Amino acid sequence: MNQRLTSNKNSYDVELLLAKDHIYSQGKILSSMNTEADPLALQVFQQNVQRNLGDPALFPGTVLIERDCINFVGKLFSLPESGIGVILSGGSEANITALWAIRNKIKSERKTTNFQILAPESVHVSVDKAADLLNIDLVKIPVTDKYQINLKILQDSITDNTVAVVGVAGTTSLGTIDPLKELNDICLTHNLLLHIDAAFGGFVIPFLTDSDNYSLSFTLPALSSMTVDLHKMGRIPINGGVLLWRDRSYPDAIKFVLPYLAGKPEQYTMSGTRSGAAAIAFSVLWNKYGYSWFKENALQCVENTKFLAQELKERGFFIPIKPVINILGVIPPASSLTTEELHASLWEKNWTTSIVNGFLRLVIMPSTTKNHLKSFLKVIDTLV
Ligand code: 0PR
Repeated sequence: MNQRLTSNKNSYDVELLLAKDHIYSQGKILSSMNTEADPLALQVFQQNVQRNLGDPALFPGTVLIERDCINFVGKLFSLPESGIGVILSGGSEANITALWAIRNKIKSERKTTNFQILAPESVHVSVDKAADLLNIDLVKIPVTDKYQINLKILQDSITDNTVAVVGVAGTTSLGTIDPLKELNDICLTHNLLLHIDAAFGGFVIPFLTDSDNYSLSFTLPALSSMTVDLHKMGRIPINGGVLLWRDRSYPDAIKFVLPYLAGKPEQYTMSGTRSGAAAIAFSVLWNKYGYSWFKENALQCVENTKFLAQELKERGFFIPIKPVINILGVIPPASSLTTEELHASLWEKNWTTSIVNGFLRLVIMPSTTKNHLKSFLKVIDTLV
């Protein structure tokens, strides 16, 4: 949180302050899951920033566009006819809202007030926020050496209070995918609900040649809800994400009516006022470019990630987990800089990286091309 304005009021210069920011289009941001928006999406977004999904009587057209977006995204994951979804601010709001709906639904159906949810240690911090806000007992399950949830420990951790499991399809740290089919089977056996966080992986995993192996789909009967972001690999500007639900019973559990507004709208999100621009930008992208464009976008990033992994491996880097999607974790050769030193040196040269679990994490988004990666490797060669 900003404590106070850092600039002198008399010389307040927005341009000067903004010049401090990093820019996606330079291709040097390897620490972020956001990226340069597609130019068409950016233009459409900018033209529609005043449209509010929170007031359907004023913006009925935008509401219909939101419904189309849910259909496009839902189709990618075999959302059933009964399925429903909302566009909200992003992955955090989607995860919190999904767990809110699960908690309330279970509360009314099972008359319990004990809610325990199991999630892998690799789960995004938004699930910790949800547990804190919703008074849910969140139990973190260790991950295996493949950085996936440990199924044995998961099973041993189920208690009478357990109501749901969260699985991750594209972890924030290494992009790994939990064994979703197995999670589904465990949930069915123990009468638990399954929420999948595919905030990042949602626009990558369905396009992989071996995507069927990951079962990221509502064909899993235990699956209640799924988070998929549009402002990550969905190529729209920040912010916008999707939450998909198997059926109405989930949003109905968190429904609030605004009786003073025309049409007495129902809301199923934490935010009241909601950006319509995200829906409009995404629908224009999808209608104009379609499935194949998103597939190409994702596969190019995955190919670039594999290229970088191979090049770094040849330079003696240790790659603990072969990248599945476009996130790579590496450890520099023992004889050279430490991970922390390399990270710091790269930031000094404006190449932004992160450190996760002792790895240097590199996220290869569409704004980083193969040519950018070749320049990155030249910098690596001067440092390592
Ligand atoms: N779930 C997963 C698996 C995520 O990786 C993230 C975001 C979220 C949920 C939450 O999404 P929102 O940020 O849309 O609420 N993971 C990134 C992270 O925490 C978010 C991010 C994006 C951070 C861009 C920095 C940045 O420059 O690293």
